[in-house]
Amino acid sequence: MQASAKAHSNMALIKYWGKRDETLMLPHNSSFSVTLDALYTTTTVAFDAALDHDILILNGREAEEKARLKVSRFLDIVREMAGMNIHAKVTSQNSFPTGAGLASSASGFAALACAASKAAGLELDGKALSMLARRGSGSACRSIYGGFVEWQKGVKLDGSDSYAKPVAPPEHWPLSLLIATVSDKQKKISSREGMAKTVATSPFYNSWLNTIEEDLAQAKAAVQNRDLDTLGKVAERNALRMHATMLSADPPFLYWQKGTIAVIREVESLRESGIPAYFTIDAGANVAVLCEPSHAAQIKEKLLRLREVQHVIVSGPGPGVTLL
Ligand code: 2P0
Repeated sequence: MQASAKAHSNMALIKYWGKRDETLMLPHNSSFSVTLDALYTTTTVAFDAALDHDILILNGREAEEKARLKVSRFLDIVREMAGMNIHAKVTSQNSFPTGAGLASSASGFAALACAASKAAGLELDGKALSMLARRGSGSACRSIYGGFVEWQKGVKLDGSDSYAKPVAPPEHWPLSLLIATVSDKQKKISSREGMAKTVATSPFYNSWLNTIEEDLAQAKAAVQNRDLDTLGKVAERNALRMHATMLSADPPFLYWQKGTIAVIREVESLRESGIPAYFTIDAGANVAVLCEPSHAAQIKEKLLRLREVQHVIVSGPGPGVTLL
């Protein structure tokens, strides 16, 4: 009763921000992402009748209680689906340094969903796997697939129509994403908490929801046409609108650091000099820059010259989850 899986992280170009159901992890809005080849998690799940509780080893160390409980609650869902009640040892390793401010919940729960369901004897297809991964972390449902992926929010109360679908495979468009880390500080407000505060208190939240369908349609068409200018412009405005909902929450909050603005300004100046580059920012301080692969090395060098930038990870579109 053991299985291992590898899943890649993803970067949302149309962001998921806000839940309509916090238990089933159902979003208020659909989202769209690119799976990242450079960032991944490898996870082994071994169910063992001799264990009296679940164990989580994260990057070579026993994980803290909060993380262990999150994984344990997720395993409860798998155990219920499989009709069994055996504890497991979960061993998980990220390809990227912890503390670099890079979130691992998308790749982590996609790998865990795949490995745990297999180890429990379940045979899940992509749709079922995506719905299962969603229960661990919303964005994880998109990491089941490679390339460009849409998470359709669904409308049903039971969540049976809320899962990800592939839009284009990774080889469709070898776009580059440069992830510039500007802060290794733990953020004060988690994404989960931040989106809940926003839904509850931002007077702009409904306006945000009203922008999604048009942005999503434009982003998907831009990917089909390999049109970086259109995709970049939509991604930038969508990210800024998401952050505007946080600035308008009560109390307001802002994930940005000095380096966030420094990278935004650098991207603007690259564009002024004729190099197509666009930014997107998740619920954190780091910035991802979209560009053509032929400009990636030059842009990376420019970003690394900024005092606030610590690392730049260059990624392209990556594959979906795989059993090892
Ligand atoms: C996204 N983010 O679409 C958005 C953009 C952050 C900003 O998904 O509560 O860790 O586990 O569902 O998936 C981060 O939120 O939150 C996220 P939960 P998650 O990628």
